[in-house]
Amino acid sequence: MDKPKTCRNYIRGEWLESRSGNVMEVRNPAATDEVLAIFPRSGEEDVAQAVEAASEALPHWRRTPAPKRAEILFRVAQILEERKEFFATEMTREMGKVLKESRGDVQEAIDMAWFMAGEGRRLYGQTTPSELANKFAMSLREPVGVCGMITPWNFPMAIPSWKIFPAMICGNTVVIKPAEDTPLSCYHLIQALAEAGLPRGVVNLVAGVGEEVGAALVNHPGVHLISFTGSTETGRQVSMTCASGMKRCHLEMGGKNVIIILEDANLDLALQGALWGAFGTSGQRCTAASRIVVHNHVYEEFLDRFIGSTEKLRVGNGLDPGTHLGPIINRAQLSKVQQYVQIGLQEGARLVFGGHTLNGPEHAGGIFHEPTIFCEVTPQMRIAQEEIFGPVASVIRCDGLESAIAIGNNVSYGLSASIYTSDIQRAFHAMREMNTGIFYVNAPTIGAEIHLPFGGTKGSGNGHREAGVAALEVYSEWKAVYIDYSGRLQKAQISDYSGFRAGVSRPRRMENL
Ligand code: UN1
Repeated sequence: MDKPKTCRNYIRGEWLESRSGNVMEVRNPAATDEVLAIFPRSGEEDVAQAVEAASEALPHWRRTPAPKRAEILFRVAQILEERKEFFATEMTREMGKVLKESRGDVQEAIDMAWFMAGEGRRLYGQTTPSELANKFAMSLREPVGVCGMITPWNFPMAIPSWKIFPAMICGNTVVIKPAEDTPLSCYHLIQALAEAGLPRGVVNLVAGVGEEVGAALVNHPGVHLISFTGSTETGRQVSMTCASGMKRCHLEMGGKNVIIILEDANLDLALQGALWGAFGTSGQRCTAASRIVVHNHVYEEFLDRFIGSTEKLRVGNGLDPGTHLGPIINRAQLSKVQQYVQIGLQEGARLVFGGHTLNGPEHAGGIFHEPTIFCEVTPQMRIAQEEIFGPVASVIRCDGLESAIAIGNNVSYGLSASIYTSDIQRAFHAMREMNTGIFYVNAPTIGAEIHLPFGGTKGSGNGHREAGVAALEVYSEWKAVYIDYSGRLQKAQISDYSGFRAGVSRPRRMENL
């Protein structure tokens, strides 16, 4: 076992311990005896120092031309690419997901770096005619200010990159608090930024726990914007605190995503999609397919095959190439999964596969749970309504497209949905009717690409989107600019141009009314 790595906060370009000297351990969920890293357990005073650094860096950074800001992101993309394998391996040790998926997580950060670096030479506003003569009108994007970011453990490098890179390219400065379970991947990202030539104070990292560092960040008057990814409950608290401090608030929260399988679906494809959507990352994705709504005509066949394929999935250490499902992130999350298995049984759903933690010799020392399938789930059961964030799939019957859509929509979340059908009309109909931010046809609910908007409706978000150019809306303020070169006072809505207002005299008939 390697010696744990000692990591520090990154504030004003320096690697610092917490002021209190308190620390916290990062453990491998596949082998909890293994301490991977020791991080500062920071407090309010560390947050204050980081916010001060970010505020001081802001004037120079916002005036740095965006294409120059982008050069740092181009370099970061290269550094991440060079070290992809190392970062992915460390991520699997830290977070548990299988190595292929960790590589995908690093790749999302690389993709986001390239994409946002490109935005440095776009950041388009509009030029548009003025209604007045000899007057020019345009709109520009300006930074919001100091951005506080609170990120989750399930995509420990990708999600920080989704927030940091667009914020940087728009000219903001950043203080980020990574999830307490997985600060190491974010630390690697910040190291890469530092190596790429990040000016002091532009991005600062403060490690610690949510109630201490997260709360201090949300409450700090020097922070202008909070971007939070996590549970709907915490999101609500964050949102209320931001409201009273008049901070811009971007929330990315839970999901109860559905895969609809109609009777005309390619069942082989639907089966692969259901397995990947429900059990990829051990179900620990906000886009995971936790509900599978299947048409009565193919329900039995699908269920049999779904159970048969799930039996073949191997749960274990994500570094082992034979593993399909890695561990659950921590014991609290495991007990949540266990509780939902009990709830499902009490509600009368039929447990047809799994349902247990894995404690045998092969799994000793880790936090593992079997992939679990409930069938005969009815849409109102709690296991069909509440986010579990674990490898638990609820299979629900439907008798047609309309009932599938109604079941799909009848939850308090609206992140991702998918349909398997060979009928283009039904696919388009579902695309229009599903009230979600993300929709897939003949593909599972997971697998969003970084240049499209990511986020959801209802309890999944608060109207903003991450990724793609949509992210720029979160991290910039519009400034409308008017340049009058007429040399006289012109009054919008009032002054006439050369004495006439063409076509705006009232039609006679109207006047007679
Ligand atoms: C998340 O589940 O928190 O679309 C993010 C996907 C990934 C991102 C998931 N690209 O599943």
